[in-house]
Amino acid sequence: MKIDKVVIHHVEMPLVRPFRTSFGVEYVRHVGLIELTTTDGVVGWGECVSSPEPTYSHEFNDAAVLAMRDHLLPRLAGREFTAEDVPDVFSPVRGHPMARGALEMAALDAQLRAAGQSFASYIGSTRTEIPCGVSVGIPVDDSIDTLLDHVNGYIEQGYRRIKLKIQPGFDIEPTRAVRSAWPEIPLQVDANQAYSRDHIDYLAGLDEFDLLLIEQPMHEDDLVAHKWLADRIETPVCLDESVISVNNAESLIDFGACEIVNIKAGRVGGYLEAKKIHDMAFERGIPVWCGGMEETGVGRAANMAFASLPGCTLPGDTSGSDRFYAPDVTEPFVMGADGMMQVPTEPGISRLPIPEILTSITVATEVLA
Ligand code: NPG
Repeated sequence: MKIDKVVIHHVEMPLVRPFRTSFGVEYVRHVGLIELTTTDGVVGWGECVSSPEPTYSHEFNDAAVLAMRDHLLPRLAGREFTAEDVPDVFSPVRGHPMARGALEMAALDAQLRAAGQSFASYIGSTRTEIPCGVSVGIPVDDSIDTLLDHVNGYIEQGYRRIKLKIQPGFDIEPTRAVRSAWPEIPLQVDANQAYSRDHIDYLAGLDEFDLLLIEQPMHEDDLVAHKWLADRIETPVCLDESVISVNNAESLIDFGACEIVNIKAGRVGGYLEAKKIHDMAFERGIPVWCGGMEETGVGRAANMAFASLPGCTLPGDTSGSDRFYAPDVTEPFVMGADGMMQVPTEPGISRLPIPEILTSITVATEVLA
């Protein structure tokens, strides 16, 4: 393909409920949807999963736009390329995985649409439906009763796995309360780097709750602390923010800092690198699962297909659209009452935005190339 035009639609979507993590609380999702048009007139869509502030990672929306416009897209301009070429073409540019992932996704979408192929079949999906997990934020009122109420709502909808966000001061007791209310539900916790090596013995207190895993308890750079924690506790240690490529994922596993991997395409520079991590882990018998970045339907479609790979043996953050948005910008992803979701089979990697909804939530449109 050859690029004719790339446009970013900056959209603001109110969340159905505030989403609070150890790094902040979000009421509205500000996200960039990428529309790439080829010289053949094929249109591909991608989603840039960065946030307005660099709080989950160093990446943020304004920086992603600059990276795409001034450093990544000029490398594709005027040349014939395939989606598989994109990582190599971008490789001289360091960092900015969410920006590069968004452009790679739009290119893959255009390529698959032109070929009439679904992303699930392209990437090697082995299932037609996937079990859904949900990520439950820390209640803004700090109340365990509110948390139980939120979890109860998700379980009644059918969710098959619950992930609790934790932070110092909101960790052992809320986890205990959820575990006693639902002794059998697959349960895990996510700290988004909120703890330090001083908390290793304290975090071992989570072992009594039979958790699937503890996700990213410490700073993304503190690999030794994660190894010490993994040696100390029975609950498997899963890494998210620390995992940025297949090479570093393998190092973290070899080092003993990581026993399960959360794969998020945006965090590792796109679905092609994400697939490499999946394949490496699958070959080594390391469980992986598909993380979420509060994607709109555009990006959610890709995650649903990714989560149906054979190595994704744990339920992902693959909730229905209504977990975050009403309405979604696309036709919504709807979970069945059995907690399962159909893997999309339509051509492409994204689901197309509905023009009227897109217009109503767009705050700015910018031509990037
Ligand atoms: O289900 O999409 C989802 C959200 C899952 O908890 C989730 N994502 O820390 O993993 C995370 C968190 C996140 C969301 C991080 C948005 C950064 C931005």
